[in-house]
Amino acid sequence: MDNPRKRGGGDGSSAAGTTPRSKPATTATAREVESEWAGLTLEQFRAEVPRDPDDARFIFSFPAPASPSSALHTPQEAEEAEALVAFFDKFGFVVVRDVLTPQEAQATVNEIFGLLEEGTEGRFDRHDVSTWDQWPAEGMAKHGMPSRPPLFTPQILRNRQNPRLVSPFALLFGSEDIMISHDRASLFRPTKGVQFPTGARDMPHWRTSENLHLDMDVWGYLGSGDKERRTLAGLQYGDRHLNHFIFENNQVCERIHPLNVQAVLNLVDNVEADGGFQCVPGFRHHFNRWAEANAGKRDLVEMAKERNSMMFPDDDPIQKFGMRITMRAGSMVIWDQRTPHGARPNKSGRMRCAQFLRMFPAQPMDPKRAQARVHTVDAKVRAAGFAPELTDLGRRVFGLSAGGGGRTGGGGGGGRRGSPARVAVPRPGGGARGGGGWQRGGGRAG
Ligand SMILES: O=C(O)CCC(=O)C(=O)O
Repeated sequence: MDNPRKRGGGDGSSAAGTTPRSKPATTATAREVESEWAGLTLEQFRAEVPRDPDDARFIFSFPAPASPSSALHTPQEAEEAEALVAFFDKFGFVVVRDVLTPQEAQATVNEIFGLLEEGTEGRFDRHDVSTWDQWPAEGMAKHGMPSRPPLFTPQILRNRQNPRLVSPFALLFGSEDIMISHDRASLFRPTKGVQFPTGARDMPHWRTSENLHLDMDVWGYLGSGDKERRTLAGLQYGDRHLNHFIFENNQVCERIHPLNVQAVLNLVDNVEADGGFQCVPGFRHHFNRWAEANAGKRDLVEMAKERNSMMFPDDDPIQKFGMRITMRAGSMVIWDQRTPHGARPNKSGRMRCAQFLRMFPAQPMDPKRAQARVHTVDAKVRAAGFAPELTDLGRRVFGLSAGGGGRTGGGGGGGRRGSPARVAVPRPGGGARGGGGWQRGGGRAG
């Protein structure tokens, strides 16, 4: 099965929808219009994204909250946490730094190299770039992915139970009762001035494909959620359906849960030319209007319905608002799932390497699905020899603990925020890379 997070829809007919309307047409739109940021154009959002005060090659980032438990926040941590939420609230994405130590990031890169070597039976050799034309048959070279199924190798699993990775999600959901996805990873080969023993060469055919997409059925997201619930309930997992861990990602609807997020964990310093993650800042505030403006485009709607994903055509006006989110190694970008996002190809002599993930509220699952999911995760954790390393937090976010999200039953989760809390404006000048330091910019339209 192909990658539903990457698969395209789209018929070339979508519009950017960048002109805010004054009058909401639906209840959901009303909520957006009430938002403090609803009047900003995508151009303005893009222009206002702050850069790292120490190194402008990178987008502004926040320190990872020390613990998923809000009870442990010192006043400074609380202020940084508020600033992080405020940034996400405005731009629909946020970068969190130092989620992984340099050693943890390198260990993850090593595992990804290992997958490339195993998947080619040793024909790919990490130490010999002249072998990098080889790629695992079961992978997807055009997306830099060594494998189609989700990964369950030890460091990848370790990252998924890392408190510094979980804590920003807990902050955004306003709850620690959350679960993590099991997803893939990617490595973009360098393409410019690649150092071979015989000299430097450009390798344009190593470029991955450029794309901007949404991992959802936009109109399903705003609808009843029946289709998404049915699909989720029917997931079987197990070795025969490992792709169901990937399908999960796209079955989102604001009635199931109003906040849905995805993330990329960055493993090597990643600057503009290296290619990698891009997104459209602020689009969450335009989402409803865009959906309404495009609801009559039957091909587009049918495609989204069938695939629960949507690729923006190359000539779509929205493409010009895509922004590369550059990050240091060990940083993670989290984005609101309503944000068009994707990847740009590598145009440098450095590689790009990342792990994909998603966290979601641990609402009770359909009993059959919960049982199948728990069973498969448990088997994969054991097969990786990871069971002795599983922490309480790991058991919880993997859905393996008795009270965890893998539990069965009906009813809603309750008690969670639907969207990030609206928080006070943090004090400016929190110090380069030390404090929160992000302040809401001026320049709002209207
Ligand atoms: O960072 C990337 O390579 C793209 C990530 C992406 O499109 C996704 O996770 O859906």
